[in-house]
Amino acid sequence: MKLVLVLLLLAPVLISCYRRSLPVDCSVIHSRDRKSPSGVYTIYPIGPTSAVQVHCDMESAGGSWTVFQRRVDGTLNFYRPWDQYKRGFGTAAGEYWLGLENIHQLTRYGNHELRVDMEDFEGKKAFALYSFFDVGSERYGYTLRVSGFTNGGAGDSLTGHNGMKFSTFDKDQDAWGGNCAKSYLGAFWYGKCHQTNPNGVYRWGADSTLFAVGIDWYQWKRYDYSLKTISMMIRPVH
Ligand SMILES: [Ca+2]
Repeated sequence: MKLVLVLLLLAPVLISCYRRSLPVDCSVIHSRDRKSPSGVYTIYPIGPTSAVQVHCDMESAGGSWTVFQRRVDGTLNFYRPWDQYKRGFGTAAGEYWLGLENIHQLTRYGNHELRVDMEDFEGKKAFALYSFFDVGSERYGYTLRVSGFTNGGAGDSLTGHNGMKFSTFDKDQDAWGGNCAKSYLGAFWYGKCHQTNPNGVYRWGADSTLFAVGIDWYQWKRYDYSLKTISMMIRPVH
């Protein structure tokens, strides 16, 4: 009887120890083993019952990056409704979107930086770095806050989206009279409408048949060029 009582009293401590042992993001995995290679890992952004697989980049500028958006080969359709952007879709080994709720939870405590890596079909690479990145709660439309741009050759196509809510074709929260998600066949923190469309249609490079519907990063390749790869990833700033 006494033992049961002791265990009950200790339960909160034991649970919190258990929670601490589960990695919240890729930076925790990296800090525990600096030799962890880039690849697929399981993280727990919202607690013990929220296991989700992600790609961790353990190399770029010191590693520790949790990838929340990834396009590599056009095998996955990204033109999806709100519910799927909220929860996430795809597979961590290939193309995926981690989900707005997970991204919100990951950026909820402490400061995070964002790195956007991209590649064109000629094998050229570039990136953009932002020293501050945060996604608000669903109540506030998963509002994007991003600032502190550093150029990695791609130019800045994201600061213009600061303060925007997330929009999908079935949930228009953009700053335009029309529906940006429907017009540009993606889902994003659209304003009026975009300078980058990472969740747009996968096209093979230069294509001007439909204006700005591809995976665009305007400051690097303008609107009529769809990138070969793009990934958006975050890590805590200490
Ligand atoms: Ca609108």
